Amino acid sequence: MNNLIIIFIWFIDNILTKPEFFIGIIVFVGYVLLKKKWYECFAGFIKAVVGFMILLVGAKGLVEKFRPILAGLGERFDLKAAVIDPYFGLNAVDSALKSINLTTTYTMVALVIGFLLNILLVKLSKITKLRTLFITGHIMVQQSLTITWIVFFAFPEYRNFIGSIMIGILVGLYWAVGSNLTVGPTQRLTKNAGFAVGHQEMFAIWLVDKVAPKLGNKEKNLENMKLPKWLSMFNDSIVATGTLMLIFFGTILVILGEDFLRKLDPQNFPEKLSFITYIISSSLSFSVFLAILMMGVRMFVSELTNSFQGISNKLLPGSLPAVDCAATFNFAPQNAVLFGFICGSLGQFITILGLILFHSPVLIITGFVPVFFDNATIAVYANKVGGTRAALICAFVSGVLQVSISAFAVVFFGLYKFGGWHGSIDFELIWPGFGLLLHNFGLVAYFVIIILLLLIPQLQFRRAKDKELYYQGLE
Ligand code: ASC
Repeated sequence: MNNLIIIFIWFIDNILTKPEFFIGIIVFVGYVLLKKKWYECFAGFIKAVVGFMILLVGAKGLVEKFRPILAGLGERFDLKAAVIDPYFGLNAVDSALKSINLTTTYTMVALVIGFLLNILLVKLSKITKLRTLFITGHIMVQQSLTITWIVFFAFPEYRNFIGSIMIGILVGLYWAVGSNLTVGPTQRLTKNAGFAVGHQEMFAIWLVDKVAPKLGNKEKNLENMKLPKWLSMFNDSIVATGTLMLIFFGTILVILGEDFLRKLDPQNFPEKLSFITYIISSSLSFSVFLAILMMGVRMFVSELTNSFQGISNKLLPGSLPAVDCAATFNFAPQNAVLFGFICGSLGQFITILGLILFHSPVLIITGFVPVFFDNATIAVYANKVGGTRAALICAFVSGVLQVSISAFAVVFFGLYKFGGWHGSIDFELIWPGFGLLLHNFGLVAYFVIIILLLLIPQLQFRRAKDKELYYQGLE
């Protein structure tokens, strides 16, 4: 038993939570199953791992550069508040668990149970109608942790391995059902590139795909936006992201002020550097990281989608990999990503202002990951089916919900004491509601939620026009 646990922990630390290796191995196995030559399998492994590592460099650059600055807004104005961002949420749950003498071991066990359950559910796809395997390891960790707290909060009597199993079942179902909901919208967006989304905004993608067509016209989208001659320079994504960030982020930096930033970011803002140079270089680094991220995405997505056919032909028939939301950014006009981020930020900032004006007992501070990755993704999907107008509205509303529901969630779950909440849109749209139900109705709610989640793919299947295509992941 002990050895099994050691292997488990090694697998979690070295593979499952190192998405580059996880995806590399999947690509390798996929090519082996497709009977490719050994050197093609090896080349696929290298390209997938390096591609994903490049994506991580871009994502890490964005997060590390912009997160402290946004969080600095709270500090600058002396607001005691929770930051909404999965990494802050993760730290908050970690501290909250420590405060009741528990560790994250329960979460790691739950994570493995959830992953195995996801495999099982896809294996039984003829019955469950589930077709997607969630393989975004770092997201699995963040989500399992938040859900650990939600379950332990509702069931103090199960703060043990029974609780771990309960959490594992919930997360595994959420991964399988949520990513399965993204199949149709993602296949339409990517013209059947052969992947789904396994990230923080799966229910939101499904919802946007339904609502956005009613909010706008898909022909009037961000790609076809007719701009006056001089504005056509923004058709170049580097020029567009660079200029917009200069205005948008530049404003935030000016609000924060030179003295404050010198203290906050001494490494990038040494004495010799003038404020204006700092503003320009910080703002433009956004375009740099975004370009890096996209390059990585292009590399690993093409390997993964080719090789996963091996897995879906041989091991998990008809299945699709569910991957990071950034994989979709390549299938949309670049300004969709940017406008999603900006409208989402406006939604968040206005709502935060509302919290201040109405003397909310708790304040929320924008975290970078939800405001950028969620809202960019939402705009990408909304633009596809509802055009520019839908993209702007959906991202804005998402920003409003991210702040307002988080304000409720941090208080309800008691995490404001630990300074953070997950903040991503699925952790606004569905998880606070689930938490509320679990807290009030206990095990009855737990089983009702499981049944509801299991019913979703059944309804999807029933509505699919061509059942054969559904199983091939083509509806
Ligand atoms: C997240 C998270 C990240 C980013 C990244 C986007 O939710 O934790 O690091 O989004 O996955 O590519």
